[in-house]
Amino acid sequence: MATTQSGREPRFAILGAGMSGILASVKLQEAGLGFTLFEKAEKVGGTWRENTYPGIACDVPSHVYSYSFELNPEWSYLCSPGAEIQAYFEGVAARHGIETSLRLGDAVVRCEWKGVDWEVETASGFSDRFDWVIAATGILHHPKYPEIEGLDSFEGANFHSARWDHDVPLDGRRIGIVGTGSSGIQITGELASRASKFSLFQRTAQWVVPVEQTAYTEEEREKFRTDADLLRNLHEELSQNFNDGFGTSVLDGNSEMVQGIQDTCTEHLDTVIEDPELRERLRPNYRAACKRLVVSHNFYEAIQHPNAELVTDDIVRIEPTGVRTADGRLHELDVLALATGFQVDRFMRPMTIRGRDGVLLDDVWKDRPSAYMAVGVPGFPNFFMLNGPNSPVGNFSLVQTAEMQFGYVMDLVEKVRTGELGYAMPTAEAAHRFEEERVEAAKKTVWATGCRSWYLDDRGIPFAWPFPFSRFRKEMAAPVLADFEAA
Ligand code: N01
Repeated sequence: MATTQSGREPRFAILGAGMSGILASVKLQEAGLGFTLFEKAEKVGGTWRENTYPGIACDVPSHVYSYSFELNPEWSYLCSPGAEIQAYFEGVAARHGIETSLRLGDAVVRCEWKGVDWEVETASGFSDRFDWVIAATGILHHPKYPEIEGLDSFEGANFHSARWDHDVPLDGRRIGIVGTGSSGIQITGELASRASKFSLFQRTAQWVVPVEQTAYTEEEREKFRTDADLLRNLHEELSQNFNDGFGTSVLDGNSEMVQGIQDTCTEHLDTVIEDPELRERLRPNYRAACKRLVVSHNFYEAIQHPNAELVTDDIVRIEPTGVRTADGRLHELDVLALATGFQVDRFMRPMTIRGRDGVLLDDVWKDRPSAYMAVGVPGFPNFFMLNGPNSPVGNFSLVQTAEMQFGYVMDLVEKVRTGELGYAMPTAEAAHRFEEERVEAAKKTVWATGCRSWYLDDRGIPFAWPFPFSRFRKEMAAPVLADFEAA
């Protein structure tokens, strides 16, 4: 490998040891390139390490939610439980021996461009220089706590769904859950029948896609173990259906596929929910897939459990013994879990990221985060993100997205190595052009058809990648050099 501007072989700092960071580390390890994988927590796994709430599972088929280079014949279910996914990522990290380059329990606090390379500093005071920074810190990372009066006054157990307190007993207790996103729905599926009284506080009804909880038999797993083509074909077929099928349907709010999904959800609601009054309270008044679709095999059964109650009156305040709603009722609780989502515009912040000429990423992103091709930011040389702002989220496989973005970054590393680029940084003009085109396309998607969701930025415009998978594949296959600074 040729030397870089800084006069040594390129070295990489990878920020975050979740799905994307492990991927980048494995690939750099394979390429024989030096890297440090920084992780603030005590173990790898990212979202699957942090989210351990009862009922957690991936609602994307496990054979899609796998690295293409580490297909897993052992998945237990079509959509496997969270602990199994965590074990998969820990296993990949261990098998590829990335722990020798892993720095656990030490958060990166500052990345600063020093003219030829990056200085990366951690909370413990450690610092080192790197030629490239790959931020792989995830989107659904910083818990969002609701602004509800009196939240701190609650005398029972109270925590966010992403900070589940497993010391708190649940069986036979009075449990309340705020929020009906994917987390709240999965928790309900698990806990409604275990609580003595279960209250689900719903602000907005959700479209719920029914998916059978299909277990793979030992016979099927044995076939996957012995027939690598079978496993590969399954991965590719499921990924393609997701990326090209669902990924295309959401680009047009009136697409037939979205209508088909809505019809399926409606039938599910109408056939499974017996009480007409409950059924209407569970019926959304916006287009399916406008919010992130919720997938469940057991939510409608769970919410009809004799101990369960769907509460649709607004929460007025939290009191020491429970939740007071607008109808004047006090819902007395022992445990209150907040499944209220994440601050999706934070990304790697609160780290200080200082680019060329001392520019701060916080200032560049003061209105909202954005990134050229969803990976790079003008002013920040050799700094790239996996699953960063404007990345496909929910429309394509997140794992495949990260793999393709990493391939794109490696192409840029090669361009710098060969001298075609001095360093890799998109021009402000290219970033502006991409963002203008992206915003126009985003306004036509199903995400912009009139609902409140975490897909929308502060202007109400969907922030994700709003183009077909074919465009993503083409863009990621080869960086357009004219869009990068020549120096
Ligand atoms: O969070 P959310 P999540 N008072 O933001 C409600 C992924 N995920 O953790 O709809 C009352 O979706 C809010 O109400 P409303 C997946 O991508 C994946 O559930 O805004 N309610 C909403 O119901 C998912 O989309 C898996 O009106 C309040 C809920 O809280 C993403 O994570 C599993 C409120 C927040 O829903 C986030 O899901 C789990 C308030 N003040 C999650 N504030 C997989 O299986 C908020 N809400 C892969």
